[in-house]
Amino acid sequence: MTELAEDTGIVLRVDAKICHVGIGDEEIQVPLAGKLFENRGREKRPVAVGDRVRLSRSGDGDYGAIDEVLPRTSKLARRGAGEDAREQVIAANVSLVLVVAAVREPEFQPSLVDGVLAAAERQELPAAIALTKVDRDRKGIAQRWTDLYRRLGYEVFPTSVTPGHETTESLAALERTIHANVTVLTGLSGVGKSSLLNTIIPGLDLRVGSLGRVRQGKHTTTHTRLIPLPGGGHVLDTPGIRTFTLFATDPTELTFYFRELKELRDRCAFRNCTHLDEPDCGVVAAVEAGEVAPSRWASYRQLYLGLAKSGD
Ligand SMILES: Nc1nc2c(ncn2[C@@H]2O[C@H](COP(=O)(O)OP(=O)(O)OP(=O)(O)O)[C@@H](O)[C@H]2O)c(=O)[nH]1
Ligand SMILES: [Mg+2]
Ligand SMILES: [Zn+2]
Repeated sequence: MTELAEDTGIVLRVDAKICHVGIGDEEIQVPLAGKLFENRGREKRPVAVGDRVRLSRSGDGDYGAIDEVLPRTSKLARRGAGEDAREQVIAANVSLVLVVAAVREPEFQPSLVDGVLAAAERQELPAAIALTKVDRDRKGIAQRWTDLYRRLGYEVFPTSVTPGHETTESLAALERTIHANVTVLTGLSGVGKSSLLNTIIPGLDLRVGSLGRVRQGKHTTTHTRLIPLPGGGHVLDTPGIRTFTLFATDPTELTFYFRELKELRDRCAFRNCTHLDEPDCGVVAAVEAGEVAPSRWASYRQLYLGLAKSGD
């Protein structure tokens, strides 16, 4: 992140009424100026973790409130959960989205991975995948998912952090990547996001959930937090997500956010083909020919239908 002026800080955490802001080496807690809520547009909250903000000063020189959110270089966003269709910005000003997914417990969920990858693609944000708990893999699942996403051009880090079974090389590679970026980790609860960070960054000591919690689907990390790293870079540890819906995209745009489908568009008989059930669809043909993974097409359909439903 760039040098900040004296009264400019970075949002480290957002609570209901207060934000934690890093300013120099200090962490302060300040409210948001009321005017920010008036100008927030379609966003659920006017400020997100990673935002650069300008702070006002009270008469005696103490910091008062967040007065202004500076323009963002990037954001990872999704549609609010349930009935709430507003934009929820998960992280601002990041340079890398690291999708974290386990081979088991919780089971690998392609639609979630593909949803986050599509959101990153939409924002032209680089994305990579950490495939965790490979020490628990019994059926070669890790290799299959690794091959699929590498073929699509995504960097994949297959990892295990279990003592005695650490994947030393991929952890070292991930460490280098993390020190060179502002990385947001996102994925289901219990996949091992916090565990991964604890292993890569000595002394971090984030709370990690028990397997019992994972089985009950309980969150361990409850707030997104931006952590500046001693060796350079920043990471954002986030609470697990259950579903991921793209924000307010016209569903027909979706083809552009699936790298391999984008290439196939001119093979469809209809220019505005949705690749759901039209005749002479190049995508369907490519799935049948084994050129496109069935899981990716299933994710595409699921995301498409979710967007078509919410696009009102
Ligand atoms: N076998 C195995 N278990 C792991 C590995 N990484 C994490 N775990 C276990 O997975 C469980 C959940 O880990 P967390 O790091 O809390 O997961 P999280 O993704 O941060 O979860 P939330 O904070 O709820 O989103 C813990 O019991 C970890 O010990 C791994 O590489 N192998
Ligand atoms: Mg966690
Ligand atoms: Zn088509």
